[in-house]
Amino acid sequence: MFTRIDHVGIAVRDLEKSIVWYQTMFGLTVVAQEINEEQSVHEAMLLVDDGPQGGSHVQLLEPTRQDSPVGKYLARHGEGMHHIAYGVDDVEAAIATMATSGIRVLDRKPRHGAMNSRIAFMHPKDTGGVLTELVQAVKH
Ligand code: MC0
Repeated sequence: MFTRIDHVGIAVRDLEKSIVWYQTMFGLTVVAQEINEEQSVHEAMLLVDDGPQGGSHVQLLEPTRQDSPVGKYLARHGEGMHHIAYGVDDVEAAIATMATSGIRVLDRKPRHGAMNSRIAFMHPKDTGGVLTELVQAVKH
């Protein structure tokens, strides 16, 4: 069902500073940047590699509100890895499969994600302590 790792989400306090760090130290390039009001994040996607199934990225996430998932995560853990996101071909089918397996899918209908993807999160308590996201990317 999973076609690749679409991205790894990293919680940061200062998006612009973190972008410069990733560009300078790791040579990554920003391919998209947006504010996602629904998720309360200002985020940037940095391409690691492009493959036949789509790209893999590092996603830097700065919260726009302290009482949001990333804001709360930063307050509790500080900066660091926030979630892992797997690429899928059909996010509705993946949601149904995960839900049938007894995993709490937090988004029973896909939401808007980075680069016009369609996304759904699963509860970290049902996925080995790792917040896990399903991503159906726009085909290119
Ligand atoms: C919270 N917990 C985590 C976690 N966030 N565990 C692992 N990784 C994380 N990122 C754990 C806490 O430590 C706590 O465990 C328990 O879950 C409850 O957390 P809480 O902070 O009290 O908050 P809740 O219950 O209100 O919310 C947790 C929940 C929420 C996972 C349901 O953060 C959520 O709905 N996340 C999905 C949406 C999201 O993260 N959006 C931001 C990225 P203990 O043991 O202490 O009880 S948006 C994004 O990335 C988009 C733009 C994209 O990819 O395109």
